[in-house]
Order: sequence, then C-alpha cells, then structure tokens
Amino acid sequence: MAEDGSAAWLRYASIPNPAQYSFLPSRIAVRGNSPLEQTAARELQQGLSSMLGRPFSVVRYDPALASITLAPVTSKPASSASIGSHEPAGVQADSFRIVRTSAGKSTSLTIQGETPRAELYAVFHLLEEVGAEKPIPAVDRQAPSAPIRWVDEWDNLNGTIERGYASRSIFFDNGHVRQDLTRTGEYAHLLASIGINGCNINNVNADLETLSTEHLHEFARIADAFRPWGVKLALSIDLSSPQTVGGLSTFDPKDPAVIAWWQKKVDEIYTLIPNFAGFTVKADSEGRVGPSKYGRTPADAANVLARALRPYGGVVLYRGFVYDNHLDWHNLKADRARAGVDNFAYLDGKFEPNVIIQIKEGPIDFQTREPVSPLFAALRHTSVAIETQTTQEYTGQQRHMVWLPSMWKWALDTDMRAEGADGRARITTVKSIVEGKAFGQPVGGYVSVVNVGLEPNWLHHPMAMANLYGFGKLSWNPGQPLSAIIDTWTRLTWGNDPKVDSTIDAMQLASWQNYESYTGPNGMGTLTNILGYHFGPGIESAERNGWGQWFRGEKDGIGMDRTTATGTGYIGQYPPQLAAQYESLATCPDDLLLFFHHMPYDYLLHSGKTLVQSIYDAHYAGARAVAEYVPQWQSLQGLVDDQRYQQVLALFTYQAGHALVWRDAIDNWFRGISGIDDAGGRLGHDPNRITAEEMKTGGYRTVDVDPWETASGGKAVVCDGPTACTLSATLDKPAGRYDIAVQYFDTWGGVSKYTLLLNGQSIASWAADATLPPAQADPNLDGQDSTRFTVRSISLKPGDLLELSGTPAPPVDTARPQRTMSRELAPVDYIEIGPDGPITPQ
Ligand code: GCV
Repeated sequence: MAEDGSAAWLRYASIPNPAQYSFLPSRIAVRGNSPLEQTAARELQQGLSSMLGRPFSVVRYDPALASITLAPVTSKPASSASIGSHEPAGVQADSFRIVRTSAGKSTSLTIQGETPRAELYAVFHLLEEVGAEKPIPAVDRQAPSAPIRWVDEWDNLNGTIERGYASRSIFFDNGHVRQDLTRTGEYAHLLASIGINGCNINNVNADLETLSTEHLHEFARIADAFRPWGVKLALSIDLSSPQTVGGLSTFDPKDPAVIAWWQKKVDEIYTLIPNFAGFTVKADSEGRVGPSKYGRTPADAANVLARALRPYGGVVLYRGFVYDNHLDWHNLKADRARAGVDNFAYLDGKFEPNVIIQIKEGPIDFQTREPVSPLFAALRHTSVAIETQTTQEYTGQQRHMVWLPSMWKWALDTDMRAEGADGRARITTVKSIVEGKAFGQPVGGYVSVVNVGLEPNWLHHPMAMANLYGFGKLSWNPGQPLSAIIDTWTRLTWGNDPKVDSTIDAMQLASWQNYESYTGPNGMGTLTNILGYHFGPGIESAERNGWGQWFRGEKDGIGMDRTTATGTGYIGQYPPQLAAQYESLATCPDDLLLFFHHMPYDYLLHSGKTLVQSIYDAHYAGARAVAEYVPQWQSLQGLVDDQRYQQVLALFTYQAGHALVWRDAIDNWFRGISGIDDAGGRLGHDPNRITAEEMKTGGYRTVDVDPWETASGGKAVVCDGPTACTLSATLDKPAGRYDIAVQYFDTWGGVSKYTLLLNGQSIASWAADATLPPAQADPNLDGQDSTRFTVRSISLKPGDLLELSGTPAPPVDTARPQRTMSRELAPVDYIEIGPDGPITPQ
C-alpha cells in the first residue's frame, strides 16, 4: 500500500493479532455533551474499527449493556495551579483514567477525564495501546507533567517559514490565512494525539502588523480549526505593537496609554478567540525591539501583557533568549552563554504568576550538544518552560535522521544540584524544575519549535516525525524511557513487524550520538556555517564575529574558557556543586569539555584518548555508523510500504554521503590547526580517491573552495563552457567489483547534468537537482551543498578508462528563475572508488 506519511502515527493500520482485543465492546457511549467528547468518540470509533477490522459504533448510553463509555469525572479536585478564572488550569485539567470492569463474559471500559479534552487524550492513549499491541491495564491513571505543552511554528504571514524545511506554511499565504485550512485541522489532530494543548502559529520574529484587527479576524479561523482537538492558539507579538498597530507614540510598558492599549487589544482578541492561549515574546534580541529602549526590564514588559491576559486565563511566554549579537570577540571575558542569567536572574519573583520564562535548553542555540541553561536553576520564584527545537535547524534539517528526544531527555535529566533553604545541594533535575516540583512554580512546561510545512509528511523526512511524537510524549511524562517512546512510534508509524521495529528503534536511538560524532565534538557546538543557513560544516564561521558562538581555536588549543578561575565566569552561574563539577578538569565530562575549557589538542581525555585523536576517531565512527543505515534500511524492503521505503532510502543515502563531508571537513581542519596527525593513518591518505583537479580534463577549470576544509585539497573544478566538460583517469585497480562515488556540488544555481562513462559506455547519468540543502539558494561550493552520487557494483580491471562528463546548467532556467541567480557549473570535487559491498567506501 502506498503511503505519503500524512497520517504520521495516526494511520490506524490493522494490527496483526486483533483477537487479543476481542474483549473490547463495540458500543461506544458518550455521557457528556461537549463537542470535544463527540470528537473523541468518533476518533475512537474510527480508530478501533480500522485497527481491529470489526465495526464499532457510537450509541446512546445504556447501563445494562457493555460499552466503552466516555464520561466526565463527577467530583473535581481543587486545581493546584490555577492561572486565571477562565477554566481549571494545571495538570489536573488534562488528567484521565481508564477503568476496565467485567460482568459475566462481558467487559466494559470507562474513560473518565477531568475535562472533555482529557477524555480526548484518554481516547488517543487507548488507541495507541491497541495500535502498538500493548496490554490494556485494569486501571490506568494518567496526568501530564506540566500544563504548558506547546509547539511554536515560525511561520511568516507571506507563507515562508523561518527555519522551515518542508515547504511553505500550512497556515498562511500571501499575507493572509489560507482559505483552505484542512492541513491546520489535521495538524491539530496530530498534536492532540500526543497531548499538545497549545500552538503558537507565527514566527517569534513577529510581523509588526500581527495584532491588527484584520489579521486577528483571520487568525480566529485557525483557532476554530484547532478547537475540535483541544489545541489553543497563541501568537508571537512584537512589543512595539502599540506603536505599529495602535499608532501610539511609544511602546514604553510603563506608559498608561500603552497599558490601556494592551488591555483593549487583549479584550478584542478574546471576543474573537475565546480560548486564546496567550502571547510569546521575543524582545531585545537579534534585532527585535524591547523594553530596554525605555530603560525598562523584561518583567515590566511581560507583566503588562500578563495583567491584560490574566482574567481570561491567558499566559505570557517571555523568551529568555535575550542576548547581544554584537559582542566584542577580542574580549576574552565576553560570553554570550552568560546572557540568560545576566538578563533574567535579578528579576526572579518580579513576574506576574501567568508569566513563564521560556528558556532554550542550552545557553547558546540548539546546538548538537550544549550544557543545560543555568537559568533553569536561577529562577526559583518564576515559572519556566524549556524550549526545544523539533525542527532540525542545527541538526541536519530533516535531511539527516537525528532523534532529538535522546538529547532532550539528557537535558531534562540533568541534575542541577540546586541548594535548598538549608544551603545543601539536592537533586534538582531540569524536568523537576519545569514540572514545578523543584521550586513550586507550577505553570511551566515544554515548548518545541516545530515548523511543519505543506509537504504531505509534514517535516520532509519520514523519520523526523518521531521527534514531534517524542516531544509530546516527553512533555506528558519526561520519566518515560526513550526505548518505550520510540518503540510505540515505530509500531504506529511503520507497523508491528518485529524486524521492522527492532531495526528502526535501534537506528533512531543511536542517531543523536551518531550525528554528534560526525559534527560538533566535545561540546564545541554543531560547527556548521552559522553565518549561512546552519546545515553543512563551516567551522570558522563561528569565530571572530559578534554572534558569540566562538570556540577560540588557536595553535595552542581550543575551547572557550568559561571557568570562574581564569575565564568568563559563566560556570559560576550554575549552582555551586554543578559549577564545581564543570570547573574541574578532573570531573568535567568529556562531551562538554570544550564548552567550558580551553584545552591543548594533545590533552588526555577521561576516555584515555587525546582530544584530537578522539575527534578523529569519533568522526570516522559516526560517518561509518550512518553509512550503515542504508543496508539496515534495505533489509526492510517489502516489510514497509514502498513509497516511504524509497523516500527514506534516498535520504539515508544522502546522509551517508554528507556525513563524509562533515567528517573530512572537521578532521582535516583539526589536523591543520593542531599539526597532529591521525594515529590511525587515515587522514590525508585516501588511496581510493582521485581528486578532480588531478584528473585529465577537457574544459574544466580548477577553483578554490571556501572554506577549504569542505573540499578535498580545498579545490574543485567547474565547467564554464556552454557545453559539457570532461574529466578522465585511467584506473589501475585490481580486477573486481567496485562502488564508484562522485562527490560534486549541488548549489541550487540551476541544474547541472553528469554522466559517468567506463571505456566510453555510460554507466550512470544524473541531474544535480536536489532540494538539498533546502529552501535557500546557495551559490557557493561548500559543505552545505557538497553531495555524493554512488554507482554500485561496477566491474573494473586495470587499464579501464573512467570518464565523467559534466554539463553546466543553462544560463537561464526559465522554469525556475530563482535558481539561476548564480549558474551551477557542473562542479566536481573528487571520485572515489571503493570495494563493492553494502557500505559506501569510507
Ligand atoms: C526565529 C536562532 C535562529 C533564528 C531564530 C532565533 C530565535 O538564532 O537561527 O532563526 O529566530 O534563534 O530562537 O529567536
């Protein structure tokens, strides 16, 4: 059966052994009368009928007959975390229980929720148990860990998405909300199924007109599409709105006219969207204006909004991502990582109770590994939410498979060792902080930037939806084991075949560490081109500019000295016990070392390897591990549907090739700066490689590649001619079968064409027409667009003539004029001839 991935984990595919659920009665009865309960009953009916292959029906409740009954809880416990008067808040609102009872031969299930939305969550829970062939316990009580479980979309009103990698916005087009909101409803369906209760629909870099009356009327249509699934709409707003929308002369949060304007605006919003969730605020950050303009604090600004929202139960998610992006890199004490605590800790206790500080998991920006933000432990009288990024901005942009819940759980489980009133350090995990358990601030939770797009499968890579699923699951219960989360996702998404499940689970569970291994080592950050679009390697882009993502790679060593003794003092922002652990080389973990310390390249790690050798080895191991995804995936052919099989195969093949680009760039760069060779003798010795510039050429010209480490020998060849150029080499390989890989650059500047010939006969032809890297034209030859094409199992013998013919893109591509900004000149880096076998030559 062909599948496009649009149903994600809600496929409701028939399960192999439906008889195990034969006890489930086919009658579904609803005792409440809200639309949400009706939605829940219909979902249950459809899901069970489809998975179990027998009809279920929604009927009138009859106590004499066995049924699955949805009913509200009769007596409500007092809410511990009420933030407004609008509705019960806190985790109770979403808690439910499912109770199984038997009378004679018949079994009934009673689904009880604190609210209709909780009944809906219970229904999804039950459907998931059936879909993944799990037992249904006699009594199952569930409550989410925190009330805020939101996704943030960074969609722009013109239909583009900041850091979106799966086509355009499902909400907006051309300055307006789309007429057809079918995808919006389907998205809310997915969100509800994993317990997400809020969705912020627009970019935190908010359009200045977001709060105009005209736009609000349109947003109300999105809220309507969300409502059947219990998902509330939130908006990102710009703090200058009183000026830009209201026409006031100021947006000073202490100005009475400004305060009145916000109140009136909030009143207007609630007349249009009665269940509006609240505002997200990015201010005084990356060019956004903020309260600092008037000498006011984030608390001054957040509280004005919060007071206006509070009577309605709305909240303000004020982002802790406030930093100066014009830092002086000459100043060894300057440190962007300090910004969160420096800008917010002194305000602890000064925020209204419905203000939540939304803190990115690490102090920089969603890197492949960072320590957790010290701000989590610095705010003890303020609710906080952790902000993660499901959209893979720095982690492969949904072209690499990286299962991020592994990273999030690592962050959530980090014990910050905060001191209690008695001055003694105690277990203070990040999850206990956002849950409100550690400091008793119960209105916090979890936010993830998701950026789904119009592509049928939402995020482009079929495996990437496991990140959204895992986010929902962790925010419901951060204590849940990762293996259970991924196994359920795999079963629901790909079916219950044991081989399929064990293969996919294992790949996903290893994928974050694999990605980390071939990208940013030892806490250095992702080492991507941070001045470009954060996809491929671009190591030194982080250095010597105002963005503050420095790692200070010098001849003597590498890493930011953030110690209190000699560095920026950042480590001192953690509670003392954790600070001491990071400050001392004896206890600082290897995988965060360079985040905290400036170290010589031959420093001996706890692992027993020198720093630089560990980097070399990790990059070889990581690239090899992801190359293995290809044969592992191929072993599932026929066990999963062909449409998604082919899609994933193409992506894994791409990832295997791009991991080599990463590996080589980083390892060569470290070899260059450290002057230390790879003890394994691999670096700089590529006997299977023929660089393009050393081949005999007809028409190709050699060019420098910048940064040098993203091409073999720092050079590539390009063909300026109107027709094809050629490269050729006479081979001296012993007779046998080989894979032949061509490393070229797919720059998005039109479509070049390549043909590989052996002794004058074509053995493969392809076009450089990938949408990789996504969404943005990149005219440069570099690590973002270095791409590999592999022809498998070719018979070679000594003396064979291998030829590559490259035809540059036509000067103007009329079909896609945006692609001809800079013409693609059939660029080539090298050809690699490796042994035949399942794995691309290493
Ligand atoms: C929406 C990073 C991203 C920006 C993003 C910003 C933020 O800097 O690259 O695209 O802006 O974070 O989280 O506000």
